[in-house]
Amino acid sequence: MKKFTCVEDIGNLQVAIDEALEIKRDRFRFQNIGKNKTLLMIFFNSSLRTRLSTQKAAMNLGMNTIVLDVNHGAWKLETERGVVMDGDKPEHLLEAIPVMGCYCDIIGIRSFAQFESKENDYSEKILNQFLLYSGRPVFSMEAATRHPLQSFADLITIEEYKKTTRPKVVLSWAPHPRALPQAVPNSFAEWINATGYELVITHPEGYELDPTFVGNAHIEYDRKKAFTGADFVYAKNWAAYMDPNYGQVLSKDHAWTVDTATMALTNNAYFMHCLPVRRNMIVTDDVIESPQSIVIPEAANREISAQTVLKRLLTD
Ligand code: AN0
Ligand code: CP
Repeated sequence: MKKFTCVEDIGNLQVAIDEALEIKRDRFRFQNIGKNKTLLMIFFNSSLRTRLSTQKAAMNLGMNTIVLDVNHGAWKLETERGVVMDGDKPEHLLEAIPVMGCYCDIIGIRSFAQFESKENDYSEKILNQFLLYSGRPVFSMEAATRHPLQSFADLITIEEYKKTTRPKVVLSWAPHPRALPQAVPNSFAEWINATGYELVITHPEGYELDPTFVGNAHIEYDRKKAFTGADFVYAKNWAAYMDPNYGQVLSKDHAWTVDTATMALTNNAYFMHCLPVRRNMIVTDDVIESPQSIVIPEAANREISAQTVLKRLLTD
């Protein structure tokens, strides 16, 4: 594997999940393959899980890690070519990227959608420049349109908890005070579609996702119908995708908060969320604290998905 930015990069999903579960059984078995190799993790946006789990995964493989918070202590970066750089940005990404590539063997990059231009976000401008100019294998730690390490961890978690071979998985929009990217729901849909599980997506009208990611999933505007019989409930907020409302918050309707009444409609479903989650906006205290909530094992599997990806980037 030369890069990891989307589901295609992982190849056969079942093989990848089996490999991940093997790593989980003995995560120190491959502790020498990263010896004298350096991982550089570059964050344009905040993180708790991705930062810690990916660093831990690298350590399990014997790698050294460097973490760079671009917004704290590095030079402000210009990203557009052709700009007369007489403003507040002393360095251009086109020098910074190959320079960063000089100091490491693998690069992880977090760069969220900026909601200034749908075209810029959906063309993955920043991630693609790293792929083109760093000279190193690059993996996404959540880019503008996808969060593949999260989706891979989500699939490992579903594999561990599912009680039927083809569970009903419901991806539900939920309210949030600020605009959030579509990366997590896009990616979740993309990865679930690659499994053949039943995927139902439910959201208020106006929150339709990019059809490329929705694929053959069933969109159900009737929230109660969507949740009925669900085996897994995956809650997430996202801002509008469709024009002319790209990046906007169209609703904060608390009727979409996942509560015990919602969960009562399901087939005793497990509750999932990528975290961080705003309690009593996305999900009630009762649901997230219930035995059906698997948000912590889901987060724990971030170490496993990252380690599987790093192992492949180091060895393939
Ligand atoms: C981010 C998002 O929704 O994409 C990261 C989630 C993993 N969440 C926030 O910014 C709160
Ligand atoms: N789920 C996730 O990626 O969390 P962080 O934003 O804290 O890394």
